[in-house]
Amino acid sequence: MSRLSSNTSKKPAFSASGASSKVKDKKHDPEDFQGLDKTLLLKMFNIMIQSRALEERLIKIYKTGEAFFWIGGPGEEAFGVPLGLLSKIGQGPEFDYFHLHYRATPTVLALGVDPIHAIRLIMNKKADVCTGGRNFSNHYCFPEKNITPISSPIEIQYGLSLGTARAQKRANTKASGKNKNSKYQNSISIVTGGDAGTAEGDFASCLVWATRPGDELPILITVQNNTWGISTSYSEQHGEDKISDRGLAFKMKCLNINGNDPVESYVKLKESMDYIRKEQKPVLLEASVSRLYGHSSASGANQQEGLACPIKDFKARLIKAGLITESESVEIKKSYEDEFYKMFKQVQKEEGPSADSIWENTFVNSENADWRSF
Ligand SMILES: Cc1ncc(C[n+]2csc(CCOP(=O)(O)OP(=O)(O)O)c2C)c(N)n1
Repeated sequence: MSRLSSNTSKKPAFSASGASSKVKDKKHDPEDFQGLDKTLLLKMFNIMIQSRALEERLIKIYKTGEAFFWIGGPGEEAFGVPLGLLSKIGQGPEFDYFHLHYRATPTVLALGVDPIHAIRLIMNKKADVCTGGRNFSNHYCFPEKNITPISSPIEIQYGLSLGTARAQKRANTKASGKNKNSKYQNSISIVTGGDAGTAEGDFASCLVWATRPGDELPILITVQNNTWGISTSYSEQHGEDKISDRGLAFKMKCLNINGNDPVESYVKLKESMDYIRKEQKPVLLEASVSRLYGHSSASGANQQEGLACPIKDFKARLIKAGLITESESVEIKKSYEDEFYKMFKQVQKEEGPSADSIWENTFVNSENADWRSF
C-alpha cells in the first residue's frame, strides 16, 4: 500500500527576524513553517480569524433570538482555510467542485465568498442567495464557485461528489488528449464531512466508486474527525483506529493529518491535491480537528474547555517567529467583529421570504413543486 510521502520541500526557510540560517542553537531558531512564506502564513491567519469572528457573530445572532438554529465551523479553521486557498475557483467542470458540510465557513471564506451571505442565511432573509431564507445556518450554495448545496441529511455529499468527479474526469481526459495546456486538464472534486457520518453507506459508496480499477476518479475525500457525532463518542463507535485506514482496502492513497495545524494542513493538502490533479485518482484524507462550540445550538453553542484551539496555537507560533504581535492580532479580530456587527444590523432590517415563495427553487428553473397542483 502506498502512502503519500512526507513533505520534502527544498524551499528556503522563512526567517522573519532576518536571523542567519547558520545559527546553531535550535532553541533560538525561528520556526521554518515547512517553507511556507510570510505572506501566505499571515493570509491564512487572517482568514482563520475572519471565520472565527463570523461564527461567533452567528452564535450571538442565535443566542439573542434573531435566528432559529446555529451550526458551524469554529475549530476547523486550520484545515478549512488552506483547503479553500489551494482550490481552483470558478464555475463549470474545468474548476474544482465543492461538496461541503455545515462546518465549511473557513473554506467558503477562503474561496472569497462575501460573509454577509452567512448572516442572511442564518437570519432567514429573502435576500439569502443560498436558499432564499429557507434553510439552516451554514447550508451554503454558490453555483458561481462550484459550491454545491450543503445538505441537512448528512453524508449525501459523498455520493454526489462521484458525479462531478466523473464529469471532470471525462472533460479532463478529452482535453488533455487534444491539448496539453488545456484548462480542462486538472480540475478535481472535493468532499468534506464528519467522522460519525462515515458510518453511512454514502461514504462506503464513495470509496468503492472512486477507486474502480482503470476508472479512478479525481476526488479529494476528506473526513474532519472531531471525535464526536452529536453526543456519540468516536471511541464507542469505531472499531478501526483511523478512518483513513478504510481507504487501504481500495488501494487508494490515504493519510491522517493534524487538522489543527494550518502549516501541516496546507502542505499535506497541497501534496494530495497536486497528486489528484496530475494522476486523476482519489485520496482519502482524515484530519483531526476541534469542535470548539459543541455540536450546534442544539447542544448549547457554548465554548468547550480543554480542546486545542488552532487560532490560539498558530498565533503563539507567529508571535514567537516575530511575524505578528499580540496587539496586531487583537486588532484584526476587533475589526472583523465590528464589520460583522454592522452587517448584522443591516441584515436585521431586511425582510424575510413571503409565504407564496415557498415552492420556489425546489426544482430546476422553479418548476412547480406544489403537490396540490399536480
Ligand atoms: C442522514 C442523517 N442522519 C442523521 C442526522 C442527524 N445528525 C445531524 S449532525 C449529526 C452528527 C454528525 O457527526 P459527524 O459526521 O461526526 O460530523 P460533526 O457534526 O461532528 O462535524 C447527525 C447524526 C442527519 N442530519 N442526517
